[in-house]
Amino acid sequence: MPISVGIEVLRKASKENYAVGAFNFNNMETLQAIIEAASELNAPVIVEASEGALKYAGARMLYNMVQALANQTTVPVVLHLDHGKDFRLIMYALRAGFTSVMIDASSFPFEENVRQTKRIVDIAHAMGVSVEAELGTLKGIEDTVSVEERDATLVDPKKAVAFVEATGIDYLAPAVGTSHGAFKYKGESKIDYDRIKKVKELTKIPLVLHGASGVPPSIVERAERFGARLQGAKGVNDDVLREAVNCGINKVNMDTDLRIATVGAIREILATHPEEIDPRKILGPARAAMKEVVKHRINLLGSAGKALL
Ligand code: PGH
Ligand code: CA
Ligand code: ZN
Repeated sequence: MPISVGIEVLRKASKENYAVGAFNFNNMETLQAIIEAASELNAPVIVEASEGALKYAGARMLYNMVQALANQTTVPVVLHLDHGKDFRLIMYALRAGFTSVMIDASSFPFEENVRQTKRIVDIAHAMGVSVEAELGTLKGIEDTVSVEERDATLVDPKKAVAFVEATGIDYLAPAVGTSHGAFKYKGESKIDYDRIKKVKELTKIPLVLHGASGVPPSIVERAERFGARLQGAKGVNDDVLREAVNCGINKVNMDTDLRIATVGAIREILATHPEEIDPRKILGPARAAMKEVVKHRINLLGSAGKALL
């Protein structure tokens, strides 16, 4: 079917208390892995491209690949711009046909975040496109932007309501203690469940969890066995993610897990088959490894079997 609009998928998830997986992609193999996994589980899915992905592959290329695959499946597929920070790049994504965009002005003071977000909402809504925005700061590295740990601040639930009312966004990414990348925590994960519940109770809109990769030991160990350096890697484990969804999360962003799965599979092939020069024999196993990761996470989120909108 045609590419679906973000809010149509997330409204149902919010009403029925499950979450939809939102997976980052830059290339064909990753996209195929995500959409095949979702199709096999009869789950709605969000494929998301960062500003870096737009620069790497081009928004039109990404859109056309998604459209080709969405047309071949019966599950809803949403094409989302992840962490849009540059006004012109957000316009570029809208023009290319993205059905959901994130404006991330969370590094600015509240009033400026409202101003920039509202401007995108006015434009995107006029085009029938949904908008995500962020409040508070995630620790760690965000694709192109690094945020110092000392600046880390979690979302204020009262400010979240004011933000949603002032901007008219469709879904909100509240900073609740996660961070991007493969090294999220030193000790145990510190997600603030009560804060998620409070924000949900007050805003009543779909909520987004960024930095949700699990960094599971199985895929980390495979990559390390063949030379990757990932000592100390740690993510949002399955139990923590399930609880976050119970508290009101409806969109779960994951990128790092697919990256590690890719690197592990490629490293293994290159190490064990040094004579191999067919890229398909190298990228194929990476695609298979990503598909497993995606299936595991979708099953956890409760969106399997929820394809009918
Ligand atoms: C993410 C992905 N993208 O917007 O939030 O986070 O690094 O945990 O995959 P991870
Ligand atoms: Ca941010
Ligand atoms: Zn993110």
